[in-house]
Amino acid sequence: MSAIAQEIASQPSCWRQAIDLAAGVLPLPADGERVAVVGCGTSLFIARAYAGLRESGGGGDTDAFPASEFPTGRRYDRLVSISRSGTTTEVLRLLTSLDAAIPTVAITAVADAPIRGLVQAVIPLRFADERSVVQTRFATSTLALLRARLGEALAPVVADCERALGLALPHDPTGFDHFVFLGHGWSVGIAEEAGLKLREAARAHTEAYPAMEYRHGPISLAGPRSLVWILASPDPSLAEDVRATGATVRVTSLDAMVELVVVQRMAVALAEARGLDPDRPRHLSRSVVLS
Ligand code: F1P
Repeated sequence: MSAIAQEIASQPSCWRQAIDLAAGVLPLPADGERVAVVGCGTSLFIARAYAGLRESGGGGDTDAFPASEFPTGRRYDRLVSISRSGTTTEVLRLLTSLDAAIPTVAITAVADAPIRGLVQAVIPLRFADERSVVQTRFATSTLALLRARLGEALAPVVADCERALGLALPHDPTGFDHFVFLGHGWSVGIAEEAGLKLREAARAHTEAYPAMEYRHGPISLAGPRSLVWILASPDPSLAEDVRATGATVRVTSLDAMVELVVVQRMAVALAEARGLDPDRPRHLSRSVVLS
């Protein structure tokens, strides 16, 4: 069994540990603070999901940025950085350049990684570290921690994840050569992460958009070999419009974090069907370290 398959299956247990951790004293944003969240790749998409949840839940202004695009002129009360490896160059460069007065915290899987020396506090998620280059459980455990901290009761989400892990995949991925993920609010970040999983693990062509943006151009690529996966949409008629292109549409009512686990499994299945090693994506390494 690949490392990623084992890591995907361990997510309910990791989420429980993250939820327990969230109940303790942690240097995470207080209500009302203006917060920036940064990361790269998967960590950026988790940052976007958290930002959407915190702000829509009334927690306070929350902006997510790729670490390389942080608007250094803006004032924030706290900066949260997410990096599994704690070595990603763009994240370290940003932290090195920041005004020392801004409280900074890093969520990482490696407690003694270089990021430790650049932030005021570290939240280590050692239990969620991974052998696969392709991130699954670190990302979702980070989100579980942050969601629990926002006050969400996640026990039903963990139970749904356990159930979803035991079900057959909703579609055979080998029937498609184009995958599109659509989200709304916080699930836009999850849609982006879902697309990245299929690109990284299975070299699939994928796209991701806010649901209402899909009809504004991207729908012209949809056809019988497309699977369009709607994580959330404010407009139920979107599914009909997409079906009219000949594409297969999946509409889900599951929590988007649980649905992401289904996509992770589909990415592994597609990689294996294509004869690829889902733990070792082409041209990728565990983190991007620039000289
Ligand atoms: C971020 C990241 C991964 C990506 C790839 C390169 O790593 O961009 O999301 O899949 O493996 O690194 P990190 O900063 O979270 O360690």
